[in-house]
Parts: sequence; structure tokens; C-alpha cells
Amino acid sequence: MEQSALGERRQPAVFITGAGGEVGHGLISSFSDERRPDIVATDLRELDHKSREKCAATYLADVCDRDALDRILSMYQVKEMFHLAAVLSTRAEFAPEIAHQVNVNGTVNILQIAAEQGRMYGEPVKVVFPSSIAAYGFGSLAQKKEVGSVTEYEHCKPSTMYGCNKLYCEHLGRYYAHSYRQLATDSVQGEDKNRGVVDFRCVRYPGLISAETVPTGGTSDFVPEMIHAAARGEKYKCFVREDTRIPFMTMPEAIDATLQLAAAPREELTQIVYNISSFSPSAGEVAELVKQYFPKANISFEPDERRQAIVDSWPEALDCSVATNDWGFAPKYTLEQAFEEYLIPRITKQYESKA
Ligand code: AKB
Repeated sequence: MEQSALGERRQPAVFITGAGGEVGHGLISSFSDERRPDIVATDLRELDHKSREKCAATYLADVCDRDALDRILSMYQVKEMFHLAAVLSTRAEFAPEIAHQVNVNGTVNILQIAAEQGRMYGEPVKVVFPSSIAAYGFGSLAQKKEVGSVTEYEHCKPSTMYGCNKLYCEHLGRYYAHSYRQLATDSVQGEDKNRGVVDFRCVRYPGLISAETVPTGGTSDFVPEMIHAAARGEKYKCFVREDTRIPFMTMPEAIDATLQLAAAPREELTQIVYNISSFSPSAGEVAELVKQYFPKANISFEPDERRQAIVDSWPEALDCSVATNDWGFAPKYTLEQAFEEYLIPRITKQYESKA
């Protein structure tokens, strides 16, 4: 182990940003199920007690605050980074410049730290980055319907700040992995010390549905909101039309896939960015299923024109074949199985225990 600035041994660590969000919550639980002793988690807000207990250390830190990140990371030898901190698509449209700062500048901070640590220890630091279906963008609903399922590199013309940020950060990750400081003196003279110091891997998430948490600030939130509202016995006004269709998957599937990609041998990865998803129901189809399990559910469709336009610009299905071929991605559930085997048992238990 290396000496830290304080003269102490640096602890090997898996570093998570945005750890208090929905994905962070799931990732920390999944890591701790595997009994990982080395999780160092940060967020702007304090993590809940259960998550804190599962981490080696937690810190309040803003990904935009490079000095704060440096202070924390001077104590650790970072092996892997899961960079989850982000301002999601709906929230980002109210404060696009702040979203850009967090989503882009925060990511540059993380990539730069990974490159520095990778150089310092002479081994690549893995950076796992969740991108999103928001990286896509169709010009019209007719085009979306005509195209159907999309591969990673087509129709990437995002219409939201969040989508632009995610797409750009995918490219930044590729840059840090393959071309970082390609003309600098330490690169051109003798051995190239910058090449391969960052091992960047990216999954494009569809909408995610968790039985434990309800998302905020996203535009795919209508599905998880609808399910949780019914479980709580509350009315739900869905902000998109019944025929609106985008891809989704459950949170545990997303976490498993993310960890599967992180664990894949580098030489088997043919791409930087991978699509993943499990099913592509319409909002109306989800509502029908919700009513089967919660017959008193009161769901109405009252589209918000502007949020509808965002969802209409996202694809209705993802081609995930490269993820399947390269690292064995396979969805666990159909929509019906997700309800029967995961969502309903967990949600019902959760709200019963709160009653
Ligand atoms: C959002 O709606 O912003 C996110 C996403 C699709 O990435 N859930």
C-alpha cells in the first residue's frame, strides 16, 4: 500500500458518488450482501442509517468540489469508482447550467482523479458510469415508432440537458480511456504513462423501477410513481399518454447488470457503452397490471405536454445484443414476472410495515 499525504497507509477502496440516490442505495445493499469491506460512499446529503452501516466510510461531498474529493481520496487507493451523482432529466430542465456543472464537471473530476490514481499505482482504475436512454433523441413520434429498437450508436441526438450531458460524458470516458493527454510530454517521450490508466465502462439505463424507493426528478418516473401510489392507496395522475412506450427494468436487474459489466474481463468488451433493458410496456399496460394487483387503484392520464415531448423523444425499445454477447447480459423478468416475483411482494410488505 502507498503512503497517503498524512503518512498513513492508503486503504484500497471502491468509491461511490451519489450514493444516496436510488441506484446507490441498491448498489450498496448488493455490495454488502457480498461482504465487501471497502466501500467509500459520498453524497450531498447524509446517507440513511442502513446504508451507512454497510460502508467502510461515508462523506458529505459535492462531486463539483475537486478539493473536497481530493481530501477524501488522499486516504484511499481507489480501485473502482461508481459515479452515480447526477441531476436527472426533469429537474435538469429547470436549472440546465447547474445540471451541466454536476453532470459534466463532476464527471470530469472523477475521470481526472481516476487517471491520477491509475498513473500513481500503475494499474487502471475502473470507472463505471450509468448513462441513460436520454442520450437518444427522435425528431418525431412517428420516427420513434417507425424505428422501434435502437442500437447504441444510432439516433443519439438528445433534446434534454441531461441527455446531452450523458452522451458527452460517454465520449469523455472514451477519451480518458484511450486518448488522455495524447500529446503531452509524458505521453510522447518513451513509455505512454497515460494510456489505459482509466478503464471506463458505461451502461445506458432505461427507466428503473424499485420496490424500495420512489425516484424524483426524472421523466421516466411515471411508472414507479404509478405503482407506489397504488400500493399506498393514493390517486395517481399520469403525466404521459396511455400509449407512451419506453424501456424499463427493475432496480435489482440494473444493479446486477452494472456489477456484471464491472466484473467483465476487459479484453472481452468491444464497446465503451452498452444498452440494457428488460421490457418495454406502454403506460396503459402498466396501469392495467397495477389494477390487477390493486383493484382500487385510481389512475388517470393527464399528459403534461412538455414532459410528454421528452418521453416521446426516447426510444421505445433498446437492442441489448452487444451487452449479451460481450458480458452475458440477460434480463431476469418480463413485466408480468417483475410484478409477480419482485414488485408486488416487496412493495406490499414495505407499505404494510409502515401502516
Ligand atoms: C430520467 O427520467 O431522467 C432517468 C433516466 C431515464 O435516465 N430516469
